[in-house]
Amino acid sequence: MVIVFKKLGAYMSYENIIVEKSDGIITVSLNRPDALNALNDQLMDELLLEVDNYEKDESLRCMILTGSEKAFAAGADIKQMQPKTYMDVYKEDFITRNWERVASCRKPIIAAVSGYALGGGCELAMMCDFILASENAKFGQPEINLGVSPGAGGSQRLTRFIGKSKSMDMCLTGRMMDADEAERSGLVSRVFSSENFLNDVMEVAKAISDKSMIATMMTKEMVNRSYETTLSEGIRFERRLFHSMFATEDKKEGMSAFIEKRKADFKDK
Ligand code: DAK
Repeated sequence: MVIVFKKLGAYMSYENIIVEKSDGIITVSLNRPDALNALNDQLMDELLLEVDNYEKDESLRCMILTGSEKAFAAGADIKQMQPKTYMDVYKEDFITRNWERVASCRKPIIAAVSGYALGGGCELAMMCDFILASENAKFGQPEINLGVSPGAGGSQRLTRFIGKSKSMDMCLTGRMMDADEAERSGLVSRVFSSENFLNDVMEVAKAISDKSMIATMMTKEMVNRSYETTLSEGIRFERRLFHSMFATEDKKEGMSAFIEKRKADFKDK
């Protein structure tokens, strides 16, 4: 099925994702149902393009990245990887070029995980800002069963999320973790019931999209910095961004609205 969207004056067609936009929220659904949304190069290219569009489009304030009820994504496409040799993947820089775009996006992206998030699927979810899980979600890094290891940051990001012991357990046994264990372990921020899952996620996205986009982007930047630097440097970075927000109209509006007991009307200025 080819879905056609009008974007920035040009028609673009996607075969592997579905894009919906409403009230400033863009929902991108991975859409390879016959392969449990296995992530092939074409799908990642389409996703990359849509993240670029989202970042440019000022009317869009939050992205939800999701899959189907059965699978967020069951990993990188094993059928695409199977014939490749070391020389192939090294020379073509196999899928490295289009995989980290989600992590580098400056605007918020929520991973809404229902069903399987395995291998590259779990890695993709971890590249988002946070993960909301349906109660039927299952996470895992089963690459060890294929004679390989995580390849899109799983060994690093999963360890930061859930600690060394659990990360070793997951990566060395290839077992799956259910939504409750994922929430207990810090991989997932909240678990919602399966029935109303996407509506609940939408409410979270709406709460984010109501805020000042400047404060949102700066907050995202400072939380991410905590992964990359020492505590004292991170706090210095936070302080600089915090001070800079006092130059915004949104700071004036937010604080005035509190004092005047009304809802803030942020203008992203
Ligand atoms: N790739 C390709 N096809 C897949 C797939 C995958 N990862 N997972 C499932 N499928 C396909 C199945 O082959 C099957 O297709 P047909 O046989 O019908 O043609 C269809 O989806 C339905 O799957 P099943 O029949 O197996 O469904 P079940 O409900 O019985 O089992 C399952 C669901 C999720 C437990 C099972 O499908 C499964 O174990 N899937 C593989 C999970 C896995 O091993 N994932 C890790 C893949 S390796 C990198 C970036 C990323 C990566 C590496 C490098 N760089 C940036 C360098 C990532 C690597 C990986 O993710």
